[in-house]
Amino acid sequence: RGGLAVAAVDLGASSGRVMVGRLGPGTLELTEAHRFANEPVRLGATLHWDILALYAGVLRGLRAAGPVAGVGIDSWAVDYGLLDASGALLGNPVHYRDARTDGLADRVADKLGRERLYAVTGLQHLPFNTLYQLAAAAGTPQYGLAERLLLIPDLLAYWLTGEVGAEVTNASTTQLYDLHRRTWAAELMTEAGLRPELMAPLREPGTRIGPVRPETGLPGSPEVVAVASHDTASAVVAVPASGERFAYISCGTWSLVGVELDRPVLSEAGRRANFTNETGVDGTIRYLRNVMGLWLLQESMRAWGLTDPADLLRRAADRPAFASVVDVDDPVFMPPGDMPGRIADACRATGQPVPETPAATVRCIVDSLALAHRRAVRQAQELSGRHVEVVHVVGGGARNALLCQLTADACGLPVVAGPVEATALGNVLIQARAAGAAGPGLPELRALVRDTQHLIRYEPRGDSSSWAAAEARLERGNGPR
Ligand code: LFR
Repeated sequence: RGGLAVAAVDLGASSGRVMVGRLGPGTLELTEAHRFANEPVRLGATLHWDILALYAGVLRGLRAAGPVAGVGIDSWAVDYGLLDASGALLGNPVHYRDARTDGLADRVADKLGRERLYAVTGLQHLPFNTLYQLAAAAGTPQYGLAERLLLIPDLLAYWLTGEVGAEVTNASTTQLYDLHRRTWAAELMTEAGLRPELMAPLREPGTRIGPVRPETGLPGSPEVVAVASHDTASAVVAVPASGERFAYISCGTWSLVGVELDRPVLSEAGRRANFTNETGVDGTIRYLRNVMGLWLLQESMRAWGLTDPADLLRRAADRPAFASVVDVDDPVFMPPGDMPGRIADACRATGQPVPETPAATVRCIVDSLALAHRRAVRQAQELSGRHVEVVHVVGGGARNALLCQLTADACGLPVVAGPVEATALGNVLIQARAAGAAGPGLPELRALVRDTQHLIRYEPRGDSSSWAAAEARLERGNGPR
């Protein structure tokens, strides 16, 4: 086949995949070369990523992908590996859901000053931000020996090419990045007792990193290209929107709900609502909020020993709406563990019926998520002044018809669902643009997605007053936020 073929390595919290993207004139096709589980490992008290298993999955996938011109890597944000002076990895990267930052994150934020942190980095306060993870690591022997910090996609790119660097969309999630100067926030790091020299030189999406080294055992030597290496940033590239009056929900383990802006919004109201200003491609700002997302469903499924939610979702669709709703953003839902039990506790504590069956629990999760989507879409508009006419749901959640329909109902706006593999597509598109085969701007990249990918439109049903009532009930139950 003619045209361009590139490999997109996309690592999510529950699985990794290597996809092959093929572009011709007006065509864009994505096929899966390899998919592998991402299973965190608890060792002693600490929850780790199994980074070598992920690396092995990447190599297997790249072998299965066949000849490609380029390789791009994206993953979840904030987590990192530390390297010693010889370039060896110092210990397994710690999972962002690990408890090491519990309590510490608040103390560090208070010490540095929350307003000031927000003014410099524009970032929402999440306990697992790299800043707090590093503060937790700072006293350890490993940290003492560390000479370099690499975020997960940059670490894998280093292993493939031998080149170090820090891609900016992901760097912007660390709370160590100065979004005005577009550099590492060195003073902030020093003040936090951290060493700014750890951080690697920044690089932009679309820049070449280097050819895959022969030592990897991979055939050919495709060029590794920096993409928008934060998975959410890649997903936003592939939102099939036209114009600017849209909100997006990148819906997977997390729901990242927001709008795309030309400049950051650093208002006190936005800070209090925990909205973040993450860097996107081409100078854009991803003004969004982390909503707990399908994690609640995934972790419930794990507790029930089930893998495919399709049947439960069908039964959940037949159950009455709003029997019980919970605040999905409650930090009690963050760590791994008995999710159905925590949901039952939350219902009990707010005087609502406790879901008695898995289908009832799933209905509670989906209603609650749609409600959280409604709130975040409304807040994104109020806080940014951007008026929204459509909500794009991309990622695995676009497959969840019940969630998409309820999100449309809750927001009182049409939902356009798809593409499911938005992250891998965004990864492919940035590589294609670097090779001169797509673009030049985000509008052209998005038009290509719109014209080539499967999308489903959900119209809002009824008026959204029942959602307003459910929302009010939730806010009463939990007291003022
Ligand atoms: C989504 C995501 C979110 C980030 C969270 C933790 O996969 O990258 O954007 O807040 O994971 O890294």
